[in-house]
This record gives sequence, C-alpha cells and structure tokens, in this order.
Amino acid sequence: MILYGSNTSPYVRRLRMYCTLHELSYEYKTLNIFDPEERKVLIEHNPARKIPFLVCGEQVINDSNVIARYLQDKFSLPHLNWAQENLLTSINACNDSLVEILLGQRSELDTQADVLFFNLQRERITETLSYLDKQCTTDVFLNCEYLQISLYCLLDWIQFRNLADLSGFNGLLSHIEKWQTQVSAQETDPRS
Ligand SMILES: N[C@@H](CCC(=O)N[C@@H](CS)C(=O)NCC(=O)O)C(=O)O
Repeated sequence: MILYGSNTSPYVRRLRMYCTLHELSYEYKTLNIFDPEERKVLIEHNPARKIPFLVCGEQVINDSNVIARYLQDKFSLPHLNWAQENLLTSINACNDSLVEILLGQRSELDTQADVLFFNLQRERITETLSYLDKQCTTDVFLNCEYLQISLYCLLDWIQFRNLADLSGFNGLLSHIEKWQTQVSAQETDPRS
C-alpha cells in the first residue's frame, strides 16, 4: 500500500496521522505536483490531478475521504456516522476554499478583492471556522478521532501558511493545543 502526497498537504497529513495512530503499515512517497517529471506520476493515477492518492496493488484510490473509507473497510476500523460526515464536509469545505485562496495568492491575484469568487471563499472560510469552533467540543466530534485529526491538520496548516486569523476561536485554539504535542502530529509537522 503506497500513499502518494506531500508533506505540506493537510489532506495527506490527516491520513498519515491516522495510519500512525492505528499502526497501519504503508509506504509513503512524496510528489512535487508542480514539477513536470513528478507530475507525470500524478497524471497517471488521478484525472483530478490532486494529492493524496493511494495505490494498493492494482487498485488506485483517489481523494482523502475515499482513502479513509477504504482504510476503515480494509482494517475494520469504525466508519463515521452521518453527523460526523457532515462535520467532515465542513472541515473539507473550509480546507478547499483555503486551497483556492492559496492558489490565488500564488497566481498573484488580489484575494482580498471584492469579487464574487473570493467573496464566496472568504464567507465559507469564516462561517465554517465559526461553526467548527462551536462543534469541536461536542460528543459527535470528540467521539471521532478522524475528525479530530482532520481539523487539527487544517488548523495547523492555516497557521503554517498564515491563511486566516484564528484568534478569538477559543475552541479551535484549544484543539490545536491538545493535538500539537502528539507524536503523530510532531512526526508529520510540515515545517520540518
Ligand atoms: N478532496 C481532495 C482535495 C485534495 C487537494 O485539494 N489536494 C491539494 C493539495 S493540499 C492538491 O492536490 N491541489 C492541486 C490542485 O488544486 O491543482 C481530498 O480530500 O483528497
């Protein structure tokens, strides 16, 4: 089982932390998707041209959400219930919008501009962060390790890339504090 990704991707990191916590053995290969040679590997495996993807024998699995479900099936680990899936959707929505903002910055676009595309991303980011701030102390959230990891990876990446102001979100800040000392978090720190 080979996981392809990059050390900075929060979607890849959540899977790496999940595998570590469940002692799942896998090979990890990093890909620089913006390097023309390495991008060939991405193109060969994922028409959406995103990381992560997992290669398990002949089977290729794209998308962190599907990979997580694949691992849960393969290793008989608990699946998320519907309320937990909804929370994961909010985490993903925030993360996806922040990826768009980062790509906007790298394309030298004015991501603060008052235009529909960036207004929608900023609204989604603010609203989902505020929603997750309230949800991250609920039983639904705390009963699901994959949600906790996914949120931690998102928040730590926000800080690493300086993408949003988390001050005032006390629930989110406590969540970072709780997870940042874990070995699985330290081993996958994008800064190292
Ligand atoms: N829904 C996907 C999102 C993955 C994703 O956005 N990955 C980013 C890296 S963090 C990527 O590959 N971006 C390349 C691009 O947008 O062209 C998942 O959960 O795996």
